[in-house]
Amino acid sequence: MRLFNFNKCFAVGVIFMLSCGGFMLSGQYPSPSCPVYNATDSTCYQTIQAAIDAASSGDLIKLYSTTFYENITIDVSITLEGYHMFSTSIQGDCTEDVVTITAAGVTIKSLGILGCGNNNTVYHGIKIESANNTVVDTMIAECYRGIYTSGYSGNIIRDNLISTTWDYYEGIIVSGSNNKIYGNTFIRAATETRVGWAIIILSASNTDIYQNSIRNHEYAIYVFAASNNNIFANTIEDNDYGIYLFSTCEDNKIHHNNFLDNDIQAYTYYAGTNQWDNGCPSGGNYWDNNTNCTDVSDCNAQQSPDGICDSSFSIPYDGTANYDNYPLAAQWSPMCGNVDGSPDYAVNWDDYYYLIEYLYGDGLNAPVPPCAADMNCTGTLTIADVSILVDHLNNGTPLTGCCCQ
Ligand SMILES: [Ca+2]
Ligand SMILES: [Ca+2]
Ligand SMILES: [Ca+2]
Repeated sequence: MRLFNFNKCFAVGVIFMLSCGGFMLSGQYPSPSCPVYNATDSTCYQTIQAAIDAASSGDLIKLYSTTFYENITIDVSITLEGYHMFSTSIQGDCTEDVVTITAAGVTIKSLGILGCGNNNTVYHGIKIESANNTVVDTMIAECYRGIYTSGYSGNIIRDNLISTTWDYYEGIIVSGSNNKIYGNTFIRAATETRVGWAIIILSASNTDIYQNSIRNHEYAIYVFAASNNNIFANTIEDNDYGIYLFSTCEDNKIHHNNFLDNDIQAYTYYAGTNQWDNGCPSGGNYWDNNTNCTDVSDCNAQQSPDGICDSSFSIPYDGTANYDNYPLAAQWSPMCGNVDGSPDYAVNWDDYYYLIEYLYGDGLNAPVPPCAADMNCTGTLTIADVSILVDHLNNGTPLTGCCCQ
């Protein structure tokens, strides 16, 4: 992460030039006097909206660690970057959506989003009305709806922290196709009444929902009239319903999720041809209420345990049977070295390219999960980890030091 150098900021001679409604500065980072800084053209603004209104496509706008009292609309393809989700925040006025994205290709990063109204009115923390945007490392609290996008594709919603203490809310709602929701954490205190929906996919297709952590909700993942989606590697714990399929849902693939102590782990309201496993030998989901799990033979009928229960697990339903044919015998955990964007349950050269892109690209496509990429277990990702991965791919050297193991 790039750290702002405040000493440098004040030491550099400040050159004020009025331009496009803002101040031209030389070599500046955001500061108390320059809370909104267009790093592409070195211009300061006092409000985020003023900076957006003056921005050109591709600009990077950085925010100081403070609270901005605004509701903003982003109608140009920019990156809007705070210092950290807990130190830079946008506080809406509670009468409309806090952030509305209408341009395609916008990135919002490292921000808190607050002031989304009340729990009787549908306002959004971030409303996305375009394609190919990225929302990453935001903290969204006390919103009726955290993040919403309807009918668009290519949006990435990852590594956000979404919470509320209200008695109703919807965390992330997505329709459209080819969107990704991953690495997000949804928090409600265990002492609260379980209410709300963490993730809703609504008439969506080809949505990848993975590595999210969802606790203490009424519905963790709610699939409504949505087909051909992939829901995998999520941890779903202490909810009323872990995953709920309602209306016509076909050909959704649900696997490698850990279902832990949900009142109803999974439920499908109508019969549908959904797949609750990833086949043999990859496996299905871990169900902590699967009391019939024994593992003495592998799923290719050889005589050795393979981490997959030897009998299927029945999903509660109204209609024809749904089964996880290959339920996991233990909780799924990330595979060391498997760090590509859509985990394929194999360590291969995709992982190498993905890790290289993370280390030497813009850092937005963080390895998933980060612990799996830390192959020498140092707590940081460096070229040394790449070297170990390459050695494994070329020579079969075991990945023994991984933090995930
Ligand atoms: Ca087995
Ligand atoms: Ca892989
Ligand atoms: Ca490392």
